[in-house]
Parts: sequence; C-alpha cells; structure tokens
Amino acid sequence: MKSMRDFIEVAEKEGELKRISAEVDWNLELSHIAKLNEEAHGPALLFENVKDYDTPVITSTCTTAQKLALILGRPKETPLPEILRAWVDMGHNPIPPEWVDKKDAPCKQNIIKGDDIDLYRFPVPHFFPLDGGRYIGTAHFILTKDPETGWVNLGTYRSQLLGRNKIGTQFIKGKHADQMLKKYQAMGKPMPCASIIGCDPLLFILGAARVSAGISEYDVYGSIRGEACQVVQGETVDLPIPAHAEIVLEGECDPEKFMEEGPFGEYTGYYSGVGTDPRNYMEIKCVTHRDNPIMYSTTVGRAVTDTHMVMALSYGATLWQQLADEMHIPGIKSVYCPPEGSGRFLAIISMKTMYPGHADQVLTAAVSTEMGAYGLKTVIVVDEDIDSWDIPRVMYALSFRFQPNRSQVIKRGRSTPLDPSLPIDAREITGRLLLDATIPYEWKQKPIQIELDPEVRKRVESRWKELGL
Ligand SMILES: Cc1cc2nc3c(=O)[nH]c(=O)nc-3n(C[C@H](O)[C@H](O)[C@H](O)COP(=O)(O)O)c2cc1C
Ligand SMILES: [Mn+2]
Repeated sequence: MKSMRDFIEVAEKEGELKRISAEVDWNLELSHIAKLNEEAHGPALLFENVKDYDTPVITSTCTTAQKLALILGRPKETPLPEILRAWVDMGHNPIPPEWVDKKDAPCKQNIIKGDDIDLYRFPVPHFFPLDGGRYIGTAHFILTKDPETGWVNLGTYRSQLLGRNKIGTQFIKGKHADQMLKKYQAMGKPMPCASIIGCDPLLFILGAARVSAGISEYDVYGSIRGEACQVVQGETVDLPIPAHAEIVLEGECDPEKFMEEGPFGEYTGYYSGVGTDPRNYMEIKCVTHRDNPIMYSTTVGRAVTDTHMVMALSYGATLWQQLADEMHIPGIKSVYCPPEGSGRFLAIISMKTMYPGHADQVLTAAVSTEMGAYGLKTVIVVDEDIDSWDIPRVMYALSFRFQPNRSQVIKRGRSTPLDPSLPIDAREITGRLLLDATIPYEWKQKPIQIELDPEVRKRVESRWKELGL
C-alpha cells in the first residue's frame, strides 16, 4: 500500500468502504454523517458529491480494528491487541525514505503558486457547531526539519483554514515541531513546513504516533511497511514530500506571527479552550496536487473516532517498545491503552514479575517514556495470567490483587492542555496514579487460586447432556 488510492481499493474490496454519491454539505452535514457512521462502527466513507465542490472527501479510515488491520496488511478479522503486537514486532528495521524524480511523483501533477493559491477551492469541512471555523488539516500531518541535525519529523497537528493562503498550527509545547520552531526562532528565521493531506493512511497514523525525538517517522514507516516511503523534493521547501500524496501545502511558519485559532471539537469529547487563542500559522507559498485529488479528513470529537483508534494502536505499541526495546525491562507481556481513553490517558500493562520491585519499576518507567511522560494519568500493572486488554479480568485484579498501599500518586508531570479534567487555566501539569494489581513477587505465601479437580471436571463434562445442560 503506497497511497490513499491503494487503501480505497483494498477497503472497497473488503467491504470496508462505502461511496456516498448523494449531495452532502461540507458545513456540518458531512461530519455528522461520518460521526454517526463511526458510532455504529461503520466503514470508511468516500463522499463523492460535496456541495459546491468537485473534489471528494474520505473520512473514517481508521475508526475500527478491521480497517487498521487492512492498513497494516493483516486479515481484517485481526483484533486490535494483535495488530498492536504486529506493530511492535515490525518496528525493528528502520528504512529511510527513497527519493524519486518529480516525473514519477503524482503529487506534482498540478502546481499552483502565489496569488493563484486559494485553499477555499478544497471541500474543507466544518465539523462541530461551536468550532471556530473550517478545519483543512485533521487527517493530515505537517513535515518539518530540524535546522541543526536534519531530522525530518511528521506530526499531526490540527490546522484551521484561516485564509486563502493561511492555515493555523497548534504545535503544543514540547511537540517535535514546537521544539524545531523554537530553534528557527533563535536563528531569527521562519520554519519551512508542508502539510500533507491524503496519503497512505499509515503515514497519518505515524504523524500522530509518539515516536521518540530524533527519530523520523518516515524510517518507522519503512520498518512497518517493509519498504521505503517514496519521497520527492518540495517545490519551495527543502523537505521530502510523499510522492503519492493527494494534496500538499508548502509554506512557512513564522515563530513571531500569530492569528486567532480555535476552538475545535477535540478527541476528549469537549471543545478545546473556551474561545480563540493566538497561535502561529503557516503561510502557504505553493500547493501541489494529483489530478482529481481526494481530500482526507477526520471528525476527531468524542470517542471513538480515528484519533482514538490511531492513538490506541500507535501509543500502545510505542509504550510497549519503549519499555521493552528501548529500556530493556524484562517480563513485559503486553500493553493496552484503551481507545475509550484515546490511547493516551490510561495504560494497562501485563507482566511477568521476576524480582522484588519489578512491578514498581514498570509503573514508574511507563510515565517516564516518551509516550507516557506526556499526559498519561493512570497506569495499571497486572500479572501475566491476565491479558492487558481483557477488561473484566483487569477489574478482577483491581478488586482482588490490588492494594492502595502498594500504589502511588505522583503529584506532577507533563500534561496536555486538552485534558478537560484540569481547570482551563492550569493544564500544563497533571497528577498521575500508578496502580499495582499484581501479587507481590516477594510474598513467600501467595494466595492459593481455586482450580477445579481435573478428574471430576472431566466426569461432569461427559454427563452434560444427561444433566440437561
Ligand atoms: C486528528 C489529530 C489531531 C491532532 N491535533 C494535534 C494538535 O493540534 N496539536 C498537537 O500538538 N497534537 C495534536 N495531535 C497529537 C499529535 O499528533 C501527537 O502528539 C504526535 O505525537 C505529534 O507528533 P510528534 O511526536 O512528532 O511531535 C493530534 C492527533 C490527531 C490524530
Ligand atoms: Mn516525532
């Protein structure tokens, strides 16, 4: 799979994509259809007839495990925890992107510069009633490059349509594009950027993934796909653009310039903030697009949407990799970050305890990883006999193995400004809860679990019919 068109072909063949030919309004109607379809665990939707526009819009590409499985080249019945494990297993062989000629890059089929640029020519949806405007960048990612090391980052940061050639940026403090922007600021220069709208959905998933600083999401893409991402030189920016992208917005972000942005119906189920905020923005210098481009979009909003599934997959897999592969902590059996918590506020880790304090080590390590250090509020560890995704069994462990005295409250850690459980003006720091629901390794006398007598069990099972059961 190289492009959005490849995904459409696969998903349609598998019955996981529906074309909508009836006219649909980009103003609220499109998002509401997508949202209600997502709440019913429906297929990806390709809106072919958007009011006032010729360009189609695709939504809901990642909202179920079935579609995530197809994106990762697995059978569509593969359950989410198995997809997560596959991600972890495939993540060991980084492959850098491969440069191709402009003539081999469909994203260069149309090139628009200067005054001819008009972003209102794209069918940009207005999602929720109290949104500050239309959002052109939802299922997109922004490409940036570190001016010191050349590290290329892919980050999904929402973009409001702010003018014919302007889109908002919301690089939350500490995000990789924010770290880079601060370096350009110190150099007194604007930061070259490109917004990629419409691509292999795995690139979007990676844009939202919490890959460690200094590592390019392109290399992780190569590892998971098993082949390099094909890229082409930008027209006006020195950035590697995915050759098969549908729509590319090239431009720059001046760290000293701001426009009003927001609010937006966020993945927490609440609007971000209470009004607009001054934020940096991108001034677009060049638009390139394929012939008959496809606009890629996602509703965000309340769970469960693309954002929740994408984060449950990539944040869960990343936390697992960071604990097991980067920190080399033994005994990690599985990690699950439920989509209902958008894969980022709550993590459940199943582990084989191997020495005293091992569970405590995993708990404190989890909130110190790249993934966990940012906004992870609750971590639960359970013994290896319980699967991390088996919520009834996790509830069992929280009832019969958990002890508050073996658990910890951490008073301070990095938060997300979108966490609605914190007051609107104090969202930079969060508390954390580390819940140990394992049986302590060092106990000499462990509780004796009830097992049925195997002989008697066999005997009564053979009498099942006779018993009328
Ligand atoms: C649809 C969607 C919208 C997002 N919007 C933002 C945003 O506006 N600002 C932000 O900092 N993170 C946003 N995120 C989360 C980031 O994509 C995520 O933290 C990612 O790790 C950022 O890339 P980085 O780690 O390379 O900085 C969004 C994620 C999704 C799926
Ligand atoms: Mn990154």
